[in-house]
Amino acid sequence: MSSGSEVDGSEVGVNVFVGTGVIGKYFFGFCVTVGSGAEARAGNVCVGTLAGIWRGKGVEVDFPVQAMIKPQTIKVRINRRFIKAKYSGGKLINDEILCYTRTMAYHGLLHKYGTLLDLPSHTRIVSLLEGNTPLIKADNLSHQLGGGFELFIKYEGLNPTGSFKDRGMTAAVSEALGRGAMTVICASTGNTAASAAAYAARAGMNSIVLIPQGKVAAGKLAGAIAYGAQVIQIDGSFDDALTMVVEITNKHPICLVNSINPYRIEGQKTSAFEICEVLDSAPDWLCLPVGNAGNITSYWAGFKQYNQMKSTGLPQVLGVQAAGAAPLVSGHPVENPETVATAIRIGKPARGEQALQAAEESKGRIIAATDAQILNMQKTLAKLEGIWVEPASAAGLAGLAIEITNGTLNPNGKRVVAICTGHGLKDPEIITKDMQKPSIVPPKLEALEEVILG
Ligand code: AN7
Repeated sequence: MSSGSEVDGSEVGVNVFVGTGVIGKYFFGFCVTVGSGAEARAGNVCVGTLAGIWRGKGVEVDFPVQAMIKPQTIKVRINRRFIKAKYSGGKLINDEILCYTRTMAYHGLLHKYGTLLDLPSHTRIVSLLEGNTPLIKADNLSHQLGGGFELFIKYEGLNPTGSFKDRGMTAAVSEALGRGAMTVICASTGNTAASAAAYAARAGMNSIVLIPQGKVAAGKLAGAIAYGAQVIQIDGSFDDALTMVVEITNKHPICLVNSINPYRIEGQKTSAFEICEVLDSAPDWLCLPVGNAGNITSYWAGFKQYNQMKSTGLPQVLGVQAAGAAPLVSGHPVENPETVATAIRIGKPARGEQALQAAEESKGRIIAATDAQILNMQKTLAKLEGIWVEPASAAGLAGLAIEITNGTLNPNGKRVVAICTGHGLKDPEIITKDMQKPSIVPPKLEALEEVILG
């Protein structure tokens, strides 16, 4: 509808949205469609700033500003008047609204996707605005791997506590809080511990985390401590710790928040939804690391659900374990798992059966990558794309590289998404322990010139 055209009838649809792209990140505007059904979709649309709604004569918006959370259709009364709406050409509206839209635009995963998740009605949302992580196109790396395909990194290390675990944790802790639980517990190789501790802190609950002694990266342990968890080291493996938390929660009223907890899986499905929304469909291949196998289980469930709802298709799933901790590749539990990728140093995955099922149903597979291959990919990704992930997070991409090199996966013309599960800052020592010490120069220009220019 161009400015000045008459609207006949008493209702038009108004879409209020936070604009992106050409309009500008913080543009808060509206979109008016005139007519109904196909007629409205056919292009009878105009765009304007929010100020246009409030100032537009004869236009009354029948819901409070607080309700403007995400795209939604509202009704306006136009009193048989003109709606004057003009495209604002990227002009930003006042600071107050800017701040407002920043905080109001995104409310976290349960707010956005709660209706798609199987959570009990007593659930009380505990959120750190997790999720909504970027899907970054990685052309340099795709080229390095032979080219001819689109590669995207789902950068899950950008979640509030630095790993993908926050997606499932918002769901598990929200459910626990709603039913009155006081304490959560988990076994962890580190990331689950930090996430559980943060969400428990926010919910005003206690957290207890069991970690394998000496095998948790510094950034994860520091997080768990900072968020106030009771941290207990087990003189054993992650698998031993998991057995212990299952036993203690069977006996005492403490809530288990490992991915055995079904709400962890529900929350984690949201990443598959986000990918489908950004790409408009599922990718052809999904590559990701596999440890305790909660993540692969969730992605597969999420893609299947979204496909049923919106016919977005299904990816083939490539799960990747570390060669020293690859029970799903060898077909039997690993008693003493060992890998530099400590996050996935797991010998008896709790959801191993479901991981194998996801691989089989999707016509994908689970393979192993050596520590050298994983570390090599970690460095390549950082250097080629500026994306630094912890070692385990590079396993999915390392597996992709192996498959392409072997000729067992032909990516030509395909869209591939690799899940990078945790941030590089989680495990800084892996980089600094073998580094060449940076040179030291006196604070003099000549000295600097000599080092730089030789
Ligand atoms: C960075 O934190 O198991 O296959 O206790 O931290 O769903 O277990 C971590 C696992 C991949 C594997 N990448 O995911 C824990 C834990 C990172 C991880 C995995 C983990 P799952």
